[in-house]
Amino acid sequence: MLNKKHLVLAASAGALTLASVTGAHATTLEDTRERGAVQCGVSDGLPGFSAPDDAGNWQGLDVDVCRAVAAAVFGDADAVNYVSLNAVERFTALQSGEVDVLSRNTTWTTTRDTTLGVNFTGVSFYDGQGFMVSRDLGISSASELDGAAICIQSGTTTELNVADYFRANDMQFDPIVFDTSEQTVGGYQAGRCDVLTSDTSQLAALRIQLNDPTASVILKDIISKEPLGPSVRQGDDEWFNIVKWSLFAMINAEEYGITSDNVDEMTASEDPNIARILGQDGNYGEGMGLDADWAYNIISQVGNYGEVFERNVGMGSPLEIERGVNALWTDGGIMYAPPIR
Ligand SMILES: N[C@@H](CCC(=O)N[C@@H](CS)C(=O)NCC(=O)O)C(=O)O
Repeated sequence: MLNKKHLVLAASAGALTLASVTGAHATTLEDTRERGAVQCGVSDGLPGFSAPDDAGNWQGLDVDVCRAVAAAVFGDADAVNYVSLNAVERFTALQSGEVDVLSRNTTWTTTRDTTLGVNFTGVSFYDGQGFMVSRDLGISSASELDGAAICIQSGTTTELNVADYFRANDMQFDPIVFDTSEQTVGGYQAGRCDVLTSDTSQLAALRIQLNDPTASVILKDIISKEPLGPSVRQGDDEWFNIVKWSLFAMINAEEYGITSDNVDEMTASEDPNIARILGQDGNYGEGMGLDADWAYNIISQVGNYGEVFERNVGMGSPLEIERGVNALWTDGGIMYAPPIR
C-alpha cells in the first residue's frame, strides 16, 4: 500500500511528466514575442478587407484586426507578417501553425468552430450572401435565376448556400467553380457565367475590380447569414483571449467615443469605463499577459471599430458599404462587445 510520502512522490512525478509534455511547446504569445511579429492569415487580395496597396502594404478591415493584435502585444501595429491564403488553404494554415490568426472574410459556422481545431473569437463584420448580375440581363430578383450559370469560389460557405437556396426554391443552376477570387471575377467577366455569388461585402469589393463596375448590379436578396470574424487555433486560451479582446477593445472604444485622434485627451477622462479601457484604472491586460496600455495602443495606432469600418469599407471608401447591422447596438445595429472591467 502506498504511504503518504509515496503519494506525494507519485503526484510530483505526474506533475513533472505533465510539465515536460506541456513545457515542450511555447505558447502562441511566447512564440509571437520571440518572432517579433504576429503571423496573420489574410486573403489573396480582397479590397477593403485585405489587399496590398500600391506600395505593397496590406490594408483593410481584416488586416486592421491583425494590426490591433500586434498593437496589443508589441505596442506596434506594424509588427505583422501577412500570409496570403485562398479559401481552401486557410484552415490548414491555421491548424499547422503557419499563421496564428486567420483574419480573412471567414464565416463562423458550427462545423468550422467544432471540427477543424479552430475557434472563432468574435464577429468583425455581419454579412450575408448575395448575387451580382450583368445589368443587361434586366434581372431584379434572385427568384429569376432559374437555370443560370453561377460563378462560385471553392471551399466556401457560398458553395453550400447557393445549393440550398436553389433546391429550396425548386430551381436549377450550373455551378462554375474557381479557386481564387481573381479567377472567379475573371470567369464572370469573360462571360463564363451569368451570375457571381458571394458575401455581399465581397461582391462590393469584386465589383469595383471589374472593367466596368456600372455594368453589373448586386441584387437585394440575401440568402444566408455570414458572420465574418477572426479565428485562432484551439488549445491556447491566452491567445484566444488576446485576439477576442483586441476586437472587443475597438468596438468598446467606438461606444465610448474614444478615437485615434482623441485617445490622449481621453486618458484624463473621469468616465470609469474609459479609464478602464485606457489602462488608467486597473490593468485589464494582465490576465492576457499584456501591459495595461494594450487597448490604448490599439486605439491610438489602429482606431476604434467605426474608424476601421469607415476607412476600409464605409461610405467614404470605394466599397461604399453602409453600416446597417454593423452599426453599434446603441445605434440600432448588432455590433456589441462585452465590457472591459
Ligand atoms: N465567407 C465565406 C466566403 C469566403 C471567400 O473566400 N470568398 C471569396 C469570394 S470570391 C473570397 O473572398 N476570395 C478572396 C480570395 O480568394 O483571396 C466563407 O468563409 O466561406
